[in-house]
Amino acid sequence: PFLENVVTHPVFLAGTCDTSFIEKHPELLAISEKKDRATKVLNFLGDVIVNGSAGIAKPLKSAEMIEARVPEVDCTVPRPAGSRDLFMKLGAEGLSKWILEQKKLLITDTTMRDAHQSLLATRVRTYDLLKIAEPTSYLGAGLFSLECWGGATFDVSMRFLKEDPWQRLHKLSEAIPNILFQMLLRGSNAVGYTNYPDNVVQRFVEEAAASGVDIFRVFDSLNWTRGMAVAMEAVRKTGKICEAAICYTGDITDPKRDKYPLEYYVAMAKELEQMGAHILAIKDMAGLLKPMAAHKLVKALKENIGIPVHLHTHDTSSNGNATLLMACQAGVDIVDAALSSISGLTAQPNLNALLAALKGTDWDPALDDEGLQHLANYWETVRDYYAPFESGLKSGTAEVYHHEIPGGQYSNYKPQVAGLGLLDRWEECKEMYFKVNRLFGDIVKVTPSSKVVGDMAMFLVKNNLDVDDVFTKGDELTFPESVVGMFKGMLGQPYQGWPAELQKIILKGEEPITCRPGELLEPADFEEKRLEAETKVGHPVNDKDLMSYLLYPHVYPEFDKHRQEYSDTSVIPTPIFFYGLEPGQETSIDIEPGKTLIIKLNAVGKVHPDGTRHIFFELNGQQRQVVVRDQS
Ligand code: 3PY
Ligand code: ZN
Repeated sequence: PFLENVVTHPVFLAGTCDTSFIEKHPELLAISEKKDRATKVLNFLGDVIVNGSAGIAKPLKSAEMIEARVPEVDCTVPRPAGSRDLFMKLGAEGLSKWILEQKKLLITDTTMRDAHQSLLATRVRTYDLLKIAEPTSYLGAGLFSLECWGGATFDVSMRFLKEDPWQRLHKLSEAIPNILFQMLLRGSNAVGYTNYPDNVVQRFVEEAAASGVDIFRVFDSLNWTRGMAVAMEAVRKTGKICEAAICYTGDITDPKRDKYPLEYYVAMAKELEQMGAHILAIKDMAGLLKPMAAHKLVKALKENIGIPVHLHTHDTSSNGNATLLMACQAGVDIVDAALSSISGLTAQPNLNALLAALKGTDWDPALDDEGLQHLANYWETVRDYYAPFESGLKSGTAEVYHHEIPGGQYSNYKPQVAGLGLLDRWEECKEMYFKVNRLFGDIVKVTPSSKVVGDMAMFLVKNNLDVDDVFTKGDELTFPESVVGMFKGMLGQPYQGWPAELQKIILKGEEPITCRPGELLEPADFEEKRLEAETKVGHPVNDKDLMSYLLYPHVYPEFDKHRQEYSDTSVIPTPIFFYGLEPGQETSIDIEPGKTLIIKLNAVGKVHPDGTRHIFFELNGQQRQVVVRDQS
């Protein structure tokens, strides 16, 4: 506070005193450790008010947003027992058998992960998840599981939301102890975009299991089962539920698309069952599984394997619920859907509508329809806070059957295209995605292989090239790093191999690998890495933070820097976090149980010659001011 008083003093600010001593000793300003938490929060808000939030071009006014209504539940009565209670009793094998005995359709709610990953660029914050967590544990108690972690959420929470993914998981599991938690695990790529050493994948699974994940949906981005084995074994070792996925691409009802026929998927499913899967997932990441194809596929799988079948699809074409209903008729055990207000389009089909459709049938999931509507109403208001992250898609599009862009990628691909200044060529970028897939030999496209297809498509459009130019001008082109890595074998092997001529052009003489990339990566020395991380962030690093560092060695230290400078900003209400306050507006922030900050913005000062501004707040009734550098 003393130093703050000095640096905010008018004489200091006017620059009329000799401050060269301070300039020569920058360590004097390294006082973040000592700054109290409220000051850190004010500094953060000051920065948002003056400079806005990264990635939000046109900020909204938080003052114009309404607070989402949390449905009332009587928390004095015990929570209804749910699927997690059942799992604790039966174990993984027992639960798997129980699923098979159910006539009713079981439902996984993806609102807290894939639905917002696919509609809102993964931006939903822990704050909004936690507010609805306890009501969800009551009103959603009949759900089979909540998909609430993994996929892109791990990266995005640290990189953009500046919050700790482990803390999200821990707090959610405290508030929802009765429903199974499900995560998406990208096999050897864990929750990243590259292969990690086996011991990193194993340790990650152990930490996730200990922190609350019950079901691990494991997949490989090229459907290469060898790339799934380490993760699947690690899951089984924890005693949790191993759900192994076949990723669906192409069209089993189209005889012309014959690379991935029904037999291909059945064979893969059998192999995954042999490898120890407790549940088989059909992962239709782009929503390509047409209703009749769903019937055909589920029927064949049910005839050929003895474990439950769990269907995941996206509603991009708007045929999503038809697909789920046809799968239901063919005997699917579990389906993924999302609460109505965060459903549809590139996300999962509408859960509330699905319930209505199944009412009175043998498959009726017998859930609390009214309660789930209340949850959907909450999310309807919350969705408005994230308006800048909407993909812009206004209705379903059958075009997805052509370009095959996964739902989770669609809402990212467009901003990436925009970031390269190619938005006016968006149609071309979608078409190029299609062409690049064919160039690559028609591969399974899901993170990270889908990102590689997107990278190549943008590279070609940006450089005004077409796919044929790769063959004629390949020598002169520097292909994106991700493309070279994939063709080198660093994401594993695609079904029927890479097109040989293309691989030669892309690798420019370098030899590809055909073994499992994890076999070539040195196991991580955890204690050495911990020391490295601690040196970077300047404080002790616990096991979970160490995982964050191992998976994201650049993102984690940046996130930690934010946390040190501004404290834990995940406690700030979302509209205030993204859009700040207007003069005269007040907000309340619970920084910890029993400690609330009432903050009012009084005024924003003019820019000083040195580029800073004073921001005048009232904090719990006391005048406070912070100095913020205006980046404009
Ligand atoms: C992810 O890996 O994040 C996905 O959602 C893939 O579909
Ligand atoms: Zn998905």
